[in-house]
Amino acid sequence: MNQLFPALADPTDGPALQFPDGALTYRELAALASDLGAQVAGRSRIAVWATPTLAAATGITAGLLAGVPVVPVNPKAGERELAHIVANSAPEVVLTAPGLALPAGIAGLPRLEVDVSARPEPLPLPDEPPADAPALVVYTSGTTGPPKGAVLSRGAVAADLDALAEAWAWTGADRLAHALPIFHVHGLVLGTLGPLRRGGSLHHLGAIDGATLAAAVAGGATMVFGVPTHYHRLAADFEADPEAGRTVGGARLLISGSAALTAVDHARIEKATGIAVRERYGLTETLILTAARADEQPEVGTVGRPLANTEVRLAPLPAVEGEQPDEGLGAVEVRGPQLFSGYLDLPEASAASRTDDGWFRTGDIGRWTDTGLLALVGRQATDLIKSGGYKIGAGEIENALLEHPAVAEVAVVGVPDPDLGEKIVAHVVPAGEAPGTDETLARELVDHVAALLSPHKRPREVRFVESLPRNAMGKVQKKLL
Ligand code: MCA
Ligand code: AMP
Repeated sequence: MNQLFPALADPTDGPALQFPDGALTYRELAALASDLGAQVAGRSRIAVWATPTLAAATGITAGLLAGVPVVPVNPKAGERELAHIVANSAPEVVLTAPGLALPAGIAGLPRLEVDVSARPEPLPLPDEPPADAPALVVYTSGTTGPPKGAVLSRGAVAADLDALAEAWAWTGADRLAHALPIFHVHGLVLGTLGPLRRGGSLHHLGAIDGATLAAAVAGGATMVFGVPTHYHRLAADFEADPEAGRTVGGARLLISGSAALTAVDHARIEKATGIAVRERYGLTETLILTAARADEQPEVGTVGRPLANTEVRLAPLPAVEGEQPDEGLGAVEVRGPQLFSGYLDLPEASAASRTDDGWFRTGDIGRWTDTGLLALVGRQATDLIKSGGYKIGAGEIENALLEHPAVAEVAVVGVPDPDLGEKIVAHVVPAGEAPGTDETLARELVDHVAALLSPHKRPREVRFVESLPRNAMGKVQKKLL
């Protein structure tokens, strides 16, 4: 019996996955994934070019069925980021949808194309690897340096999905709709492996808007996942088309995560759909830790209760000279079976991520409400930006910009933005006479970051300045920007 995906060990003709490029039943997915799995079995690690396609989702499922750790790769990863991921995770093969031209950074790997129209004979599944065997390596940004590969075990994935199932009464009868990327925990672990573990179905929309989501709910979707940017945009769509909002109100649960949903957008979505959005909280390294339960009315401004078997504590915050400690606030530290095994090949960073007594330091600052819910009030590191639900390190962008000959000095900050939560703003001191106009140079710098790192890491605004504010020690004072 496959313990991670029981529904694939004993498949039915029920729907499993639907993406813009097609759909598969459990029987079809089990046959395809077992056949592909046999072709990758025994490899140390495989990469999947994680476009939002049935082919990519099938490739990921195949690796997991075969017990081979999967590295989902952002198909828009820029040159530098892609080279880092490939070198660090050393996959033996890359699985892709057919006919794609892969960039040089990964094109050198042996390639296996996933043809979802094939109907191979199902093969017997191999024995289930132990719970601590790695399932996924998911790359996530820190304050500085290149992204780190968080190693997530099969047991962590299973434990987290089961705890979420309990909190949300999530069953095989649920059909999930979303448009999240499948190279991060939100869209991959929760959004793709979640339905498969329950024996329910996923309807991946490719991109989200009010009318598309309304059609998905009319077509049977019972749950919706999204980042706050999705809900912000949906709120506007529903205000323009109230019928779409009412139709989406036929869903059972609307769930938001990866960043805070504003009280304003909570209210707009509830007004349009009649449903109060539930938030859940976690990190790539910890998977989901707390959630607003399905059987409780959610409290705006909170991320719900710790999931089953999950411990959350608030540790004293380091004292800041001249500031009174804020009563009740603390650094969020966690323990639970869903935590990652460590960062790939980074023993020091892995050790530093935990306290001496083994709790993971999330870097988030929180407080408990009187009703036992967790409220997040900020982050300890100012150099981490959350934009559109993506975590982005300011240092990574600064280093990329400093490589451009027209940049002498730079400071990157996250600026509050109603659509993206925070938008990346780069303050640039040009090197000598800036060539061309500010506007052309700004565009060039934006493209430079998109091509080197990732499009979602590009500054949304470049401000040219004569100098950066510095303290007596010469350190840039980002608070003054
Ligand atoms: C734009 N594009 C470019 C450039 N500018 N491409 C190359 N060079 C450029 N200079 C492309 C983009 O890649 C994108 O393509 C399209 O043009 C639109 O760009 P953009 O404006 O950036 O997109 P957006 O509409 O602003 O994106 C909003 C979004 C996105 C869809 C909400 O931010 C998103 O998908 N966020 C989800 C993040 C997420 O899943 N985070 C989970 C991690 P294309 O549209 O084809 O991409 S957190 C996590 O996992 C934890 C556990 C948790 O709590 O969930
Ligand atoms: P990532 O490392 O990309 O997985 O992002 C993890 C971070 O996302 C957490 O440390 C939080 O700061 C943030 N986050 C996730 N969910 C929420 C939420 N519901 N509300 C506020 N912040 C969140």
